[in-house]
Amino acid sequence: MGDTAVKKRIFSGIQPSGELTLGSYMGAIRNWNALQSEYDCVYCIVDLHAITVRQDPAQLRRRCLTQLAQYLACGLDPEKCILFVQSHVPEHAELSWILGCHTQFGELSRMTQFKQKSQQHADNITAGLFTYPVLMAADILLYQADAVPVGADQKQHVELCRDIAQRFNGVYGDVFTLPEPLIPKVGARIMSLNNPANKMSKSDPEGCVNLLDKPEDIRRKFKRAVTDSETSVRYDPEAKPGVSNLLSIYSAASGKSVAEAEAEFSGQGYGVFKNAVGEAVVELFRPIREESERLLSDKAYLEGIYRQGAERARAVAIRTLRKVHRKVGFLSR
Ligand code: ATP
Ligand code: LTN
Repeated sequence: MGDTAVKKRIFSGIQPSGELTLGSYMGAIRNWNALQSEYDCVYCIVDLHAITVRQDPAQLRRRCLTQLAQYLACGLDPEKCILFVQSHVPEHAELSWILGCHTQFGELSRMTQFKQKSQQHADNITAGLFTYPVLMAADILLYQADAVPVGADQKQHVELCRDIAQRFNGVYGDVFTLPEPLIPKVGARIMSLNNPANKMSKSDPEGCVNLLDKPEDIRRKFKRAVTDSETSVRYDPEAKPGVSNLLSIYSAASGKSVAEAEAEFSGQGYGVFKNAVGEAVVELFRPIREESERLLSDKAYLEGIYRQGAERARAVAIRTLRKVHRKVGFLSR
């Protein structure tokens, strides 16, 4: 990474709580990829976050490895960025405790994701689910990140992180860099193919396309995508949420603008349009799926990447945590 002192730092993470999806690809990973040459990037598999809802242990372990293989297959390069697993760097949990003592109960109660998740998991609303955004703030602040590339749904969490950092700096002097959310122009909020009023989410398998889906499954999901009773392919998220979502996906997958895509399908009908979007996504994901499968057959290589990643991440994290300990008044170890 060479001249790390002058490069701005980027941090982001995704939970290994399911498959990587078209949503997480468009909202986050695509951007991560684009940033890695110019910035000092740290990308994480946030397994501590994943256990805020119940996980099957064997599946969680497998998903962490599969997710790393997919990060690499998407083009993240361990020579250019740090790739690691959150639980391998204990400073995340430690800083999270300290930040939790500087976060208001009321602030956490207002988080939209907490409200949604506690409805989805009404029988298991844990303290961890409630304090999830504090751990996310610790992730970001440990690395003094300048920017955090995420989908639109995570903006509120990054803003809370800024508030916590600002408050902390106000009490103890300059400790943390204030991070900005980096939200893509196209693809910041991919909607479910089944129900375009909802965000595409891992928990809705038919409305959701996964990075590792087989081509025939991707084609089927797009064929069945909900549209509307008109026939015109036109971008209008209010009146035509299904078609507009498909246009955004097509635009992001093909590199054409939404206007170019509208022109391409004008007068063609929804059947042709949906097939073309499906095909564009099949081709986008084909090399990623093939490369992920190849990488997953080499566990020793993947282990080498995440071990080295944790070591490099830890060197940065320890420095910040030491400073925090000093500032809050802990005796040095
Ligand atoms: P859930 O299934 O609980 O909704 P999720 O997919 O939102 O999970 P993550 O996998 O942790 O949760 O999200 C990873 C990243 O992908 C985040 O930056 C998030 O903003 C982004 N992301 C997730 N879904 C979408 C989507 N539908 N559109 C755009 N970005 C998304
Ligand atoms: N909450 C995020 C995942 C996440 C994250 C982070 C994103 C955890 N820690 C730090 C950016 C920076 C989500 O996508 N659900």
